[in-house]
Parts: sequence; structure tokens; C-alpha cells
Amino acid sequence: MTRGAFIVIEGLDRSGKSTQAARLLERIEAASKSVQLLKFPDRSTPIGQLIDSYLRSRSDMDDHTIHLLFSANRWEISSKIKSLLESGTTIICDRYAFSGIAFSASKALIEESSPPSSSPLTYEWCRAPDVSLPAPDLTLFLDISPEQAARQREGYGEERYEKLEMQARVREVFARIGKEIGAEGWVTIDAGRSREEVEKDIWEKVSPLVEGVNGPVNALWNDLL
Ligand code: DGP
Repeated sequence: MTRGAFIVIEGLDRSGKSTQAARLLERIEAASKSVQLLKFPDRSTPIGQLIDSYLRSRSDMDDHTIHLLFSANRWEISSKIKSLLESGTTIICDRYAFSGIAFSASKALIEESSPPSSSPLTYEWCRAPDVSLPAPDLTLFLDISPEQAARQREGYGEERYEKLEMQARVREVFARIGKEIGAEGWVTIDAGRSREEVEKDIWEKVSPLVEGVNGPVNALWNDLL
């Protein structure tokens, strides 16, 4: 029995993820396949509204607390993800647990120069709350330099993490995650090219999966338990 594929798109802020996710959705719909687009953080839920207020710097929060809220926001949608996949729907997900590690761990590294914390947000600490979430079948990392990303659109810098130093760190942490996941599950796409070229590469990787995936939905990082 086949199930839907779970496809995640990750990248720096303004790397073109949302545009590419929307284009991929259109392509899969055009192939008459059942597909749904999800996005994290999902700002529509009560937890998502707390996250939204934090990202817009309308509220402040302890780093651990906001990290756990981002993770809780994924957990509250996780059973929906599982049941959609099992019912044969392909899911395209704009950001997932990998952003959780990349952004929270980078923020902690950037702030190392301030008084050392007795409870730092290490890579491992940041990964822990997302262990056992539904595992993506494929993650597409849209790779772009922070400088080019900043030039992509107006309004850069409006949200909390949109700073070049931070984004450079985020890119390094994503590279580490990609290495650990391995080439089977993580594909890096050069997002510094035209939208059409990026879209073409993405489709090449995703099209074999939209026919369906065999086997149960895996659990993310369960080997660490
Ligand atoms: P977006 O809606 O894709 O622009 O994402 C909002 C911002 O939140 C973006 O700077 C990336 C960041 N972000 C996404 N997921 C997480 C997470 O799980 N943890 C942390 N700390 N930041 C995240």
C-alpha cells in the first residue's frame, strides 16, 4: 500500500521557499494528485499567535520557552500530517523541525558574547523536543547567501531573525543538519538562480515521489532515543 510523500522545504529567510512551495503545489495539483501545503510556524493557532507576536518583536520570551513553543506548534499539527499521509495525500511543508534547530541554536551562538548562560541552547538540546515527529521523506534546502537573500525583497529586517550575521550562522547549522540526515533525505538546491531554474530542479527531485511512497510514516530522529 502506498501513502502520500512528506516533502519539506527549508532555507534562510527570503530564500524563495514560499514561492517555490506554491509552485510545487500547482505542479502536483496539475498532475491530479491529492496534495496539501502546510507552513510552520502555523501562526493561526493560539500557540502560533504567541510565536507571531515574538517574531514581530511585540513580545519577548526566554529562548527556551519560545523554542518549545515552535516545537509545540509542530506537535499540534503532527497527527493531521500523519493522517493526511496515510490517506494518500502528499504534503509540502514550508519549514519544519530543521528550522527549529537552525534558528534557536544560531541565536544562542550569536549571543555567546553576553554573560554565559547556565543552560545554553545547544544543537542537541534544540533537537530534543522534535524527536519522534513524522519524518519527512525528502527535505529540499534552498541554499542562498544571506546577502543575496537580503536583496531578494523589500522589507528585509522587519522580523526578529532577519540579520546577516544571524542568517550566516543559520546557514552553517543547516549545513550540519544536512550532513547528518544524508543525501538520501536532504537535497541542497542552489536558490541563487532564477525561479524557473530552481523550480525545475525541485520538480526533478519531487516528481518520483508524488506517485506515492511505500512503507509507514517514519519517526524523526527516533534512532536517538
Ligand atoms: P517564516 O514564516 O517562514 O518567515 O518564518 C518565521 C521565522 O521564524 C523565520 O525567521 C524562521 C523562524 N523559525 C521558523 N521555525 C522556527 C523554529 O522552530 N524555531 C526558531 N527559533 N525559529 C524558527
